[in-house]
Amino acid sequence: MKRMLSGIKPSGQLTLGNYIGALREFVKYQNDYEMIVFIANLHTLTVYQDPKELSQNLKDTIALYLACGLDPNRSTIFMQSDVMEHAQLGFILSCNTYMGELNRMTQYKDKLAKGEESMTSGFYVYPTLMASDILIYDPDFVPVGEDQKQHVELTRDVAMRFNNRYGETFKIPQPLIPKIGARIMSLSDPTKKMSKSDEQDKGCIYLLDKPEVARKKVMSAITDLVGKVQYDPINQPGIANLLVIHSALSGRSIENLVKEFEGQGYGTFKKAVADEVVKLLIDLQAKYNDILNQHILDKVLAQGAVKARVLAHQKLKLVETKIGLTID
Ligand code: ATP
Ligand code: LTN
Repeated sequence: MKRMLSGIKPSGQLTLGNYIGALREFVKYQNDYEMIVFIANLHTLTVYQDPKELSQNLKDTIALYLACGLDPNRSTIFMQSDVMEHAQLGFILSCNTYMGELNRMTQYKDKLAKGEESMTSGFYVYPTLMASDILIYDPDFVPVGEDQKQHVELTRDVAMRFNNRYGETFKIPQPLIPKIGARIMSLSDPTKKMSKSDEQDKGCIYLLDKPEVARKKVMSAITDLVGKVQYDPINQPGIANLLVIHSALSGRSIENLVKEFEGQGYGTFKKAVADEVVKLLIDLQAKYNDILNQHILDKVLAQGAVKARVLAHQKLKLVETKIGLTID
C-alpha cells in the first residue's frame, strides 16, 4: 500500500474550506493509502500564538479530525511536537538547504514585500522543518493546497541533494494538489480563498460555528446582479462558490443543481446551500462533542506518536550514520 502524509497547521479554527479541501479527502484516502496525518503545532509558532488559544485550537483540531471520520486504528494521527525527531532532522536538513532557496519561497517573499518587521527566523526556516516532517516518513504522496506546493518541491530538491551527497536515504515524494473546485472561496469576497486566518469573519464558516450563525453567513453571501443560478466563476464567482459548496456537501453534480434552481431566485438557492451546511455542522458538532465527552484525545495522540516515533527514529538514525554523526 502506498503511503500518504499530510499536516495541518492549527493556527485557527478549522473552516468549511479545510473540511472540503482537505479533511474529507484524508478520510477517503484512508481506504486506499496508509495515511499519516499530523497536527503541525510547531509550525504555528512561526508567528506569535496566544498560549491558551493555541492549546484550545490543538484540542479542537484533533477532535474535529476524529469527528470527520479519521480513524486512529487505520491512520497514524499525532502531534508534531510529540515526535522530537522532526526538529532534529529539521536542523540537519537546514544545513543542506541554501539561503538562496529559502529566499525564493513565495510565503517569505510576500511577507518581505509587505514590509513585515517582526518576521521570525523560525518563519524563514519553516520549509526545512516541513521537509523533515515529510522525508522522515518516506511517503509516496503529500496532499497539499496550491500554496504549499513550492514547499514540497523544495523538499524534493533537498532530498535529492542529500541522496546525491550521502547515498540513497530518502524517498522522493510527489505533491498531490486537489482538483479545481477544492478551493472554497470567502463568502464575503468570492475572489479570495476562505481562510481561517482571515480577519473577515463573515466570509468564513468555521466548523464549530453555531449552525444558525453559519446559516446567516450563507444567506448574506455576496452574489451578483445577474440573477441567474449558473456556474460562471469569472462573472458570478459568488454563485459559483455556493454551487461548489452545495455540490461538495450534497454529492450532487453542479449541472444537476443548476437545472433544479433554474429560474429561481438567489434567496431560494442560498437557503438550499445553507441547509446543506447546517446539516453538516450539526452532524460534525454532535460527533465532536461526543469525542470530547469520551476523553480519548490523549490516548489517540499517544497511540499515534508511538507509531510515528518508530518510523521517525529509524530514519533519523540512518541519516545520522550517513552523515557521520555516529562513531563506528
Ligand atoms: P490559512 O487560511 O491560514 O492560510 P489554511 O486554512 O489554508 O490556512 P492549512 O493548514 O494550509 O491552512 O490548510 C490545510 C488544508 O486545508 C490544506 O490542504 C489546504 O489546501 C486546505 N484548505 C484550506 N483552505 C481551503 C479552502 N478555502 N478551500 C479548499 N481547501 C482549503
Ligand atoms: N506548512 C503547512 C503545514 C505542514 C505540512 C507539513 C503539510 C507542515 N508540515 C508536511 C504537509 C506536509 C501549512 O502551512 N499548511
